Amino acid sequence: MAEEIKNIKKAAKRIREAVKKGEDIILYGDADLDGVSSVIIMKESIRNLGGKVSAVYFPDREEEGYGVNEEALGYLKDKAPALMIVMDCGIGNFKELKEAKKMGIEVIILDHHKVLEKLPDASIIVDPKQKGDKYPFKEFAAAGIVYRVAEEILGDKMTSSLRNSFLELAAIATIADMMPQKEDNLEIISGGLSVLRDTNRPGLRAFFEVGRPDSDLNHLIQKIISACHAGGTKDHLNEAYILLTMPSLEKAKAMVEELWEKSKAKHFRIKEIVEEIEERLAGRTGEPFIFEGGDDWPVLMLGPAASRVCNSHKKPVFLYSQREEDSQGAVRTPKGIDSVDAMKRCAKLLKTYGGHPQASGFRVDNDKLEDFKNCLSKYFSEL
Ligand SMILES: [Mn+2]
Repeated sequence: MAEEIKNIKKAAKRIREAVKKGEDIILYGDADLDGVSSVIIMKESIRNLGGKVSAVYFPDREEEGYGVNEEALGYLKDKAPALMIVMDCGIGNFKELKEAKKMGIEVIILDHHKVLEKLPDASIIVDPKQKGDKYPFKEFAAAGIVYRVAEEILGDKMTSSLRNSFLELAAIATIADMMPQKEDNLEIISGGLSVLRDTNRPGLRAFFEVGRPDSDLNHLIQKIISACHAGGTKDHLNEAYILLTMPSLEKAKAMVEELWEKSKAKHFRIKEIVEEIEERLAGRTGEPFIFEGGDDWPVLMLGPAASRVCNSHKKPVFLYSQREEDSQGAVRTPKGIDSVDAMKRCAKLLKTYGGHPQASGFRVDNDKLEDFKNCLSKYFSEL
């Protein structure tokens, strides 16, 4: 028998059971396109089984940070008892998931981020990077994993139009998350892109009909990604989610134009932040890594800014946005340097951290910033 992703059948069975028994189901996703696509695939799978989702929640990256957090649990408290499916985050939420359990919320994690020193307390965890997962391919986006779970949940109820619609989302999410375009991902991407031009999803259709439509599909996909990543969070719903689940094409077109304007403004601000960092770095060539922060840098822009600085300096880059009590940061590293490993060494100083070797994030109390920097300095000078 071919190997399968660990716990995938178990997760599908538990979700089907929850639908059958009419349990309350909460969908919780990261607020980027991968998380949003994951939530939509799961929601529409459950709907096609005849089930109902009682709440959808995306954390506001600026206010709440990444992953499951206290504020979110406060909001979701009233929904207990419930089954919460956490997608594209959760694998590093040790304290928060313990809290969820106490509240009567059972958690299934569908994640693709690196497993940290231990596993969180969840009832079922699907993450191809966990120990004992024998499935040979490890580089799925979260939406790719959720797509595989959807196949298990729906079985022969997966019609070809439903499959195509899920593949479109999983393909765009895999590209957006910059996962390697090989093996299972290649199958997902080529499947999704081959049907994208005929999409029935108004929120995607709109991109083909707004302004001067792009004839180059890859270019158009980059536009979709930029627009979706420029959206914010309103009433715990991400704007990309609102767009991609919108039934009206006319409304979707208006929203695409609005997000497109936001995206332009965002890119302009990222450029300014990168320039500010370059000015600070002038003459400081000997340092093994870059560690810079600002109190007016939006969290959403740290990742893209760190990517650019990392590309030009070929060094690990840690950027953070300093708020009143703590700071939220994004990390990018050149190939071969594992940022999650670096932070694992300094885990005691951090509130949360995690992600992928080349792209990750952290949250740290402001009074620990200096210690964190020193800890990283030790790690990188030993490398
Ligand atoms: Mn992801």
